Amino acid sequence: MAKAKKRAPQKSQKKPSSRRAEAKPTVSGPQRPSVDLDAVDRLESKMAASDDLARQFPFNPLKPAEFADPLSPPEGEPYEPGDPLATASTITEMVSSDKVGSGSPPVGNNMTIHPLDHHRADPAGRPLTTNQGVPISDNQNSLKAGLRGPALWEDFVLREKITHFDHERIPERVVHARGSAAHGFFECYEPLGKITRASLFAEKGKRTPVFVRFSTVIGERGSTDTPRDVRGFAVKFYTDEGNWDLVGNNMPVFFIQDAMKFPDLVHAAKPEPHHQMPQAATAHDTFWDFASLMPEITHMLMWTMSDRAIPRSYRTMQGFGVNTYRFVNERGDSVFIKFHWNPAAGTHSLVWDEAVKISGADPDFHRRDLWEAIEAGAFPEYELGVQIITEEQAERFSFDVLDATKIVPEELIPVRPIGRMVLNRNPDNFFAETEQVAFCTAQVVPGVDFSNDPLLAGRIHSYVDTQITRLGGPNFHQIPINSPVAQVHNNTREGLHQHTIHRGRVNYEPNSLAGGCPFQAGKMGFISFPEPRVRDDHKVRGKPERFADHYTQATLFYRSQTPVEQQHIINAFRFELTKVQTPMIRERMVAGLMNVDMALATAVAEGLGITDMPEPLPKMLQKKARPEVTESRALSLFARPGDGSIRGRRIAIIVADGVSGEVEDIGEQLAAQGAVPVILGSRLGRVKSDAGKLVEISASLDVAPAVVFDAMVLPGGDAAAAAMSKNGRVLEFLKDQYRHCKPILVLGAATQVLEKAGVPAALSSGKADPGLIVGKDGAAVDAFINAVAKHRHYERDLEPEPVV
Ligand code: HDE
Repeated sequence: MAKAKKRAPQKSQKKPSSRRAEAKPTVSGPQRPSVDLDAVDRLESKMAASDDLARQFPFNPLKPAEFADPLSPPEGEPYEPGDPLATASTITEMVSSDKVGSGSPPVGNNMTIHPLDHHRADPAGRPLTTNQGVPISDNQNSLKAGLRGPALWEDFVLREKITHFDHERIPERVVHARGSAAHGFFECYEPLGKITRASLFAEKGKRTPVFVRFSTVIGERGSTDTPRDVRGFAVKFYTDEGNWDLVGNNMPVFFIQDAMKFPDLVHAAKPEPHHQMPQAATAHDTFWDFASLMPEITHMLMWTMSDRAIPRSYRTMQGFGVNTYRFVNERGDSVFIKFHWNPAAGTHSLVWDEAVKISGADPDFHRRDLWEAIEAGAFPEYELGVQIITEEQAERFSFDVLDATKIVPEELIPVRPIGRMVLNRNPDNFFAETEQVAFCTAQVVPGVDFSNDPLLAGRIHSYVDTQITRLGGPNFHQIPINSPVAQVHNNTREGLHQHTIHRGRVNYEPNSLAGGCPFQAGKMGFISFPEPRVRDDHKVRGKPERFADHYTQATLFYRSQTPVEQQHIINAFRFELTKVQTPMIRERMVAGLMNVDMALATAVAEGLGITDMPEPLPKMLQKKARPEVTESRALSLFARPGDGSIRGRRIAIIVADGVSGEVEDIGEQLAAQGAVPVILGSRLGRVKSDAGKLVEISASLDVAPAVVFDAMVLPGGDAAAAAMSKNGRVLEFLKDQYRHCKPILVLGAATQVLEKAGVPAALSSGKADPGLIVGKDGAAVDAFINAVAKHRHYERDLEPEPVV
């Protein structure tokens, strides 16, 4: 956007005089500075150049437009000064040094846009120093008056080290404190100019850098990765027209309809204030007390009680913008937009028993999974899709697109894929990047705009506001991970931790002394969509009628689930409400569920020992809803099995002395498909195969229980199989894999381990178990790979879960 329409008269082509400037007052000046440049020194020359520049602005040319067409704000008219000194802070800016720089000031530039390399530090070959760069001779001992004497106050090395340490923690995010992130890129599939002027969607193949942070919501920064919870899915696009943050979740709806209720929701869900329990869980009275009094929450509860709330991996969950946004094109036409991220690996979840056990076995399960997948080159990939909704369509829907507790069923408006995102680089430093990244829904770019969703309105305010406390002041946008790749020029100055050294004396607009720069961008800039106001022209606190239907879409969700998913929802409600101590709260919840699905409510009630069903909760909307869609396949996790690959799946191969010699071939076959085979034994070291080869064990059964693997292999070998049949850890491992419905490959003699563990060879119906592959040869391995691609085999899932 750098431009200069006119050039002020050239006053100085001469090199600046080397003559030392005489001292000049910094107040007042002559009526007209001398223009006889030969006769003046550089200070006078600067004053003359400034005056010439100021004379290009006999008045403020933008002022009349303030009263004209608001959709066509004019561009400012910058003037390039004839002499660069005119806009300089000081005539000494040409002085160069290692610190102040080259002496050629970066006119019209902002150095914060440099790639992150500019900020990276690596100590290879460097001595230890203080923060001031002073080499530290001894990093072992504090300074004392004598070997047994008191430590001295003057020890600035110790004091700097301890003081920095004392302040190393910053406030954690009030929600979404626990998270993990990665760098990557977004690639546009095709030009979208017809619907949006956003530059990142302008060309096919255009790539925009992104930083993505996934998170849980309720738990503290050090909490476990696998509680039952919503997952954050926040994407920062570093576009060439500024940063756009799409701060979404892995579920497309939210708990509440109006930002006014957000602090109440979060207070109710977080650990209870008197004893700070429980951590990272909604299974307690205050959450369900609130929930049972807020019927608008019902649809979201269906999602949070489903397996969506216990994803297998950040790589296997969807993401949603949740709130309705707008796209706006060059002509100013706008459509409503719902954003969807679909994982290439498909949607897969844990089972609850597994999630609970993983919390103990590996609280960093998702963080590790994301990190390891990227380090291994199995880059997580997601497709971005949009539902494009016209104003007229939205008007006709039975629900309101401004209500964040509602989805727009894909059967009604299909999702159009518009690009893909690949996460291909881990951060260098968790604190500098993942912790300090600041996502703000207020950060949009030209072409993306907000709807009137009242939840979104609160978010637009809240995110910027929270960063000011969390990151210590208003300049958080200058922290390297937050700074855009687009140039930043404005007149905000000062504040804590200001990094930018602004050249010149102008920090206001309009100005003439900086040639009118930075100038108003006019139509090049962001113009808010001028949404016509047709109704409710008066100020009100209230909600439109369509917000009052709290159950229709909850029913849609529940009825669109497969039987096993429905059973898991019932189990989750039972678990959570069993942990509630107040019987009335449980009853109120059952009363709400009766409005969703009577079979669901009865099954939950049964688990809670409620024999007399309560009256259903009163409905806010007396009219019978007429939903456009009564079943939506897209709402089931099984609708997106993925690309059929087994990339990134962790597969345990359990070995013991005498294991079949083919064990390493199996590992290679699995690795060739992108899986992560891990050879497990009772202890670290090696075992000898039946072919006499030594097989290296990479983890012991103590540190790697079944729950952290997607599948397992029991290779053949008589001696190994006999030993494993007697090993309680192996039997426990196998039982867990079986009851969590994961694929199991059993080769040769290892069938005896199956029998010893009591794992049935077939389903209870007598049919073959598609996830249990028993065989001898390569064909069995191929069948196993197919079974792993399907992830889980719920054909085994019975109620009650089989305990073998
Ligand atoms: Fe957030 N939310 N939120 N939220 N949210 C925050 O911002 C807030 C909402 C979401 O990885 C906070 O930087 C309000 C919906 C994610 O850093 C805070 C309301 C959705 C993240 C905040 C909502 C989200 C946050 C806390 C209702 C799904 C983590 C720390 C009006 C679309 C981003 C921070 C990251 C974080 C406020 C509702 C998603 C306090 C007021 C709906 C993924 O500003």
